Amino acid sequence: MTGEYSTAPGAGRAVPDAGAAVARQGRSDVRYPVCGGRGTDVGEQAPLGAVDVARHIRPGVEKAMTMQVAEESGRHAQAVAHVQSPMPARVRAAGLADIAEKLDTGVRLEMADGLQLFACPDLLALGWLANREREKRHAGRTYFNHNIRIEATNVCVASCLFCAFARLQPGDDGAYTLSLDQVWDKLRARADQPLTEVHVVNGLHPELPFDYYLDLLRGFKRIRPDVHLKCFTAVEIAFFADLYQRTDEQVLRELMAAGLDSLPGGGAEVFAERVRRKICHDKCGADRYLDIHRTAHRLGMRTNVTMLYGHIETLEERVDHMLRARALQDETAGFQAFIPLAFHPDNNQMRKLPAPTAAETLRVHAVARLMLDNIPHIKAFWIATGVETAQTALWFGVDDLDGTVQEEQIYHMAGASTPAALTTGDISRLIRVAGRDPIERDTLYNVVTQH
Ligand code: V47
Repeated sequence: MTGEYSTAPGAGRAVPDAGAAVARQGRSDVRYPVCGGRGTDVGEQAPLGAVDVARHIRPGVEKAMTMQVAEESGRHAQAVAHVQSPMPARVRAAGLADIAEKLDTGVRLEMADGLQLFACPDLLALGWLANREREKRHAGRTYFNHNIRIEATNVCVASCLFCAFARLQPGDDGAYTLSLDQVWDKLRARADQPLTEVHVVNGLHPELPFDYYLDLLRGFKRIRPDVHLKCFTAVEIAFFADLYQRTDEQVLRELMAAGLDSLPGGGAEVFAERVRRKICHDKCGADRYLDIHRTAHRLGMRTNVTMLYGHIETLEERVDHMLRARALQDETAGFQAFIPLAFHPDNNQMRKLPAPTAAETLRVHAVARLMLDNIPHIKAFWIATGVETAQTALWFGVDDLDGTVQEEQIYHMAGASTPAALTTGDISRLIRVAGRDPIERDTLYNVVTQH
């Protein structure tokens, strides 16, 4: 198999510390915002227990982590004693006291709450609530991984209006399909890098045999048996099942036998039928997307779920999307992360729409943290949000920044001006200057290194 391949622009660029949107939060003993305790109607955040941390940690770093948490808890108690936060009053003034009360007492937020959060005029009050939920789960810990992105073909029979990456036919201008050797070379070329994940997303190619994908996985595992293969969206799984006349479950089982470890969250877009009909009418629907994730979870895989926001969707459709993801998570507990994806308008059929603002991006991530009480991680995909907004989002509910993401094309073809890649050192630094604690993880959130 042959085909043209053009690389994404540029090599990794360091992020200047001084350019960070959020300054470090002054004294280290008041690193986490706190409020005045239960008497002040919004309640006090619970210090994180060592048990919560140890769940995710490899032997060897466990002791160090436990000591760190103990120190943080001590600092936290000091901070409670010395800082009177103005935020509870601000939350009340923003009309969010009832929602804060629900969060404190473990009452679930529903559609009306989600709409109220989206309508809240005080972005900082919203962010503070989301940050409280983030810190209950993760304190200041912020995760990222060392990954590579591979898009083996951009030939795609679907005609999603937002997509700048796909080419309909193999011979179309700019269409490419990599040979298996070309794909494997991308991993071989990184032999010296301690990568832990390969993330593969492809177009829906109508002519490749199923063996192409099975061999692709087998080859990756031959080259790097230790690397986690997060490959193929639920939309691709549905396409394979229809094209190769198998059930969704058979497809998943065969791919798993060839080395597939988990599914990425792509293809979710917005679950509402009205939106799908308009922007992605010819790919698998929301129920099937969710059912494929349900099946993947039953077969023992972990997956992510995304939401493409900032185009024609209504606020109600956004909240509905989150509630549908939450309902599946109640059943299976198989989602690891929810990833809001900011719409990029260049070079696609929705280019007349403006891109979402940074404020909107912060709001969407914050609302996701508050609505999705059962999904452990909220990820800001820095390629899509921009680096500075991703840093700021670490105070608006986000605890994960994806990874180094070398060679990403889907967003860069749609106008993203973010670097093509960051090093682990870059990501670690940009997390630190945002006042958070960087932790390199693997795909399943085992700790690889504390930076
Ligand atoms: O499903 C395509 C989106 C997704 C555009 O699971 C666009 O860890 C904005 O799903 N503007 C693929 N978005 C990428 C994806 C992903 C990214 C990061 C992490 C993970 C994960 C998954 O990209 C597609 C679509 O929603 N997309 N075009 C665009 N113009």
